[in-house]
Amino acid sequence: MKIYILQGDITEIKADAIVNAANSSLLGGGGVDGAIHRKGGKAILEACVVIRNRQGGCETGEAVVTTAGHLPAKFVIHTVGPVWNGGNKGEERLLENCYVNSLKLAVENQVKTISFPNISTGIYGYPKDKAAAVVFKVLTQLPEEIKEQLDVVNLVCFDQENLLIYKAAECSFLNKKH
Ligand code: AR6
Repeated sequence: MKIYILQGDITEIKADAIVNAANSSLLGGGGVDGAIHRKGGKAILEACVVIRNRQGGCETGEAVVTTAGHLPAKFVIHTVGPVWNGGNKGEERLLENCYVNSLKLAVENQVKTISFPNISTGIYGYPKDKAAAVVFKVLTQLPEEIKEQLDVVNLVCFDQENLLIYKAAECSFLNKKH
């Protein structure tokens, strides 16, 4: 499994699965969620509505999968990040769950390449450095059976600040013995 840190618009990068930083309604919103629904087209929303009717949306930390519509991917994996509330409301565990549950769902769907945005670091206000630390912790501790199934994990940073934070986190990650 290779990890790439990229800067750009996640909707423009080809992958088997694109992860969406959604909300529990699954009905779309702003930020990356807005971009995914806008560019992916109505097939994504229709698939989200089917999931809502079946299970009533998506809880924080959980993930669901839909078609990717017109996006350069087979699937969109919608996960709901935690809203930052100071850090004592279980935010870290919930953000970990987002990444782990998305990766599990990817493997269940034979995904080989997956792109993640910086979940919760926009509208949901999770501090970017703390969120990056969670991402690298999850990737370090990932079970072998998941790592073996995946070829590429793209960590797609939209803003320069996240890119610099991810690059720094990657350096300290690579310098540690795993
Ligand atoms: N490609 C990649 N990353 C992006 C893009 C893009 N096209 N657009 C924004 N980002 P946010 P959240 C980055 O706010 O904090 C929505 O309304 C952005 O710079 O999209 O998890 C949902 O419906 C930031 O670093 O998601 C929820 O209600 C990161 O994506 C709520 O926002 C996440 O920012 C979720 O908030």
